Amino acid sequence: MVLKPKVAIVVGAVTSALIAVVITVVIVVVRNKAANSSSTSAATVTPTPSAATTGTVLDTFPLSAASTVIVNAQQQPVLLHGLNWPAHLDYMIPEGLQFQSLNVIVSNITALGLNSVRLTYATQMVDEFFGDSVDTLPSRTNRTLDGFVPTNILAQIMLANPWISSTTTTMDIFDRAVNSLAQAGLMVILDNHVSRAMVCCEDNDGNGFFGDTYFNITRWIRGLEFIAGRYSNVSQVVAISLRNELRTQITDWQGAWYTNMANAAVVVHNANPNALVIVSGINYASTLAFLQDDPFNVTTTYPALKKKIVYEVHWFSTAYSNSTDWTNDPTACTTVTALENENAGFVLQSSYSYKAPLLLTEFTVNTDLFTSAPSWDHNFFECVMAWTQPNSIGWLQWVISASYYTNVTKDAGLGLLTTDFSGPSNQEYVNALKNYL
Ligand SMILES: *[C@@H]1O[C@H](CO)[C@@H](O)[C@H](O)[C@H]1NC(C)=O
Ligand SMILES: *[C@@H]1O[C@H](CO)[C@@H](O)[C@H](O)[C@H]1NC(C)=O
Ligand SMILES: *[C@@H]1O[C@H](CO)[C@@H](O)[C@H](O)[C@H]1NC(C)=O
Ligand SMILES: *[C@@H]1O[C@H](CO)[C@@H](O)[C@H](O)[C@H]1NC(C)=O
Ligand SMILES: *[C@@H]1O[C@H](CO)[C@@H](O)[C@H](O)[C@H]1NC(C)=O
Ligand SMILES: *[C@@H]1O[C@H](CO)[C@@H](O)[C@H](O)[C@H]1NC(C)=O
Ligand SMILES: CC(=O)N[C@H]1CO[C@H](CO)[C@@H](O)[C@@H]1O
Repeated sequence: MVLKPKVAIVVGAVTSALIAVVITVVIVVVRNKAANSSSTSAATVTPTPSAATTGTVLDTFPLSAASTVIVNAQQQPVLLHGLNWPAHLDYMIPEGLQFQSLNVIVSNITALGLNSVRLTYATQMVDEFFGDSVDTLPSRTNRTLDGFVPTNILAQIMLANPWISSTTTTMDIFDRAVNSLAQAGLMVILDNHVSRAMVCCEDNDGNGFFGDTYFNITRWIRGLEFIAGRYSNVSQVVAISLRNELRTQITDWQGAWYTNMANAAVVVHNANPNALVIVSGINYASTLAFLQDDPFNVTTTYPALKKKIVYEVHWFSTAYSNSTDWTNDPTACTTVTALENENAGFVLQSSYSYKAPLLLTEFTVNTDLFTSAPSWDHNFFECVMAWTQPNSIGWLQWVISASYYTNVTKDAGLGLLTTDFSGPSNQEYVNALKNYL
């Protein structure tokens, strides 16, 4: 996640009026093996309403891409509504376990009404599982928490989670987190967030682009294959994303992007043919615009991927200009939405030959400041929802809580849960969210 404003690369024609409403369909929101329905509009998919209220995990999964809509096994549209849960920072442990048990945190996520979680991880976790160090770091094998997590934090983690001991490994905890989320009926996206475990993301942090100091391509591919395969029998693990927020100062980055993303998509698909494969662009996942003229055509060679490729984009309120005035400028939403369509929404256009579903995998709202009255965060939130909902774009908010083991003030204000993960940070915001679930 990066909140710095970014100048987007904009290539190709302006794509303004986006998706024509073709037919009204029932959106199935999968939660706890049941399903809730609400009406919205999407292109091209005809649902089978009879299964909507009786859907079970077995007949719900896997998910697929049907044109520009994500559908379940019954071809019913599925909208992912979720949050990001970081596990990619220095200790490679899902955040919050020093405050609450894993199960309490998971139940607090479901209590928000959300149906999915983007759980992040560092390639370093997999490297250490294989007994390899991250380049330039000391070698570790199956890193246990002992001597790694500071004693005071480890003591708190073990107190709140008696199943964790000092010899538990980071991979053990990740396994348990994935399984707890799945058992709670949440859909899980496993997101390769960084290579070296650390706060993400900066221009020169060594994690930004293929071949950067920590971004070893061989290990990245191995990590994706490992993670995709390891959870391939957990049907709620519905998607594997290839890489978070690629970024580079290299001007000639296209070749590396197309080659590596195509290789990775095939490797992930072979390791878990059921999972959606989530593909991000460049500039901190802010733009896919380069695909307008030069599409990601791996599906030509591997047609099976046609039903699995999903694009992702990140959109923050400061994305296009430091001076966008979400509080007072009544044209802000229209202006910025047009840019969002140029950068990402074009993948949904019926005229685009490589059309595919789109997920907004990160956006932020300052939940502390959010009110039901018009204001910066309220207006931005409504603008995001006005873009995602009618276009069947699923969304996952950054972040579960503004609290990290290594920094309790980072992302201040942005949490959906309180900083001790004990419940919603702002009920007024949860109420606003529920209008869109
Ligand atoms: C790490 O532990 C797993 C079993 O949990 C094992 O399969 C793997 O080989 C171990 N890695 C190393 C390098 O010993
Ligand atoms: C990347 O990792 C592989 C596998 O561990 C290793 O053989 C290779 O030397 C690494 N490449 C670089 C550039 O460090
Ligand atoms: C998935 O397979 C692993 C062993 O590879 C097993 O421990 C786990 O219980 C399985 N999970 C499910 C949901 O079947
Ligand atoms: C796929 O795209 C590449 C450029 O990225 C192009 O060279 C190639 O001809 C395309 N292949 C097909 C089958 O369209
Ligand atoms: C916003 O301001 C920062 C400096 O604070 C600058 O680096 C960045 O380029 C600006 N972004 C835009 C889109 O104007
Ligand atoms: C914690 O995050 C805040 C906000 O990004 C930053 O100002 C501060 O320097 C960070 N502290 C540490 C110890 O990294
Ligand atoms: C719905 C739910 O399980 N909420 C839990 C959130 O966390 C608090 C504090 O630990 C629990 O008391 C709640 O039960």
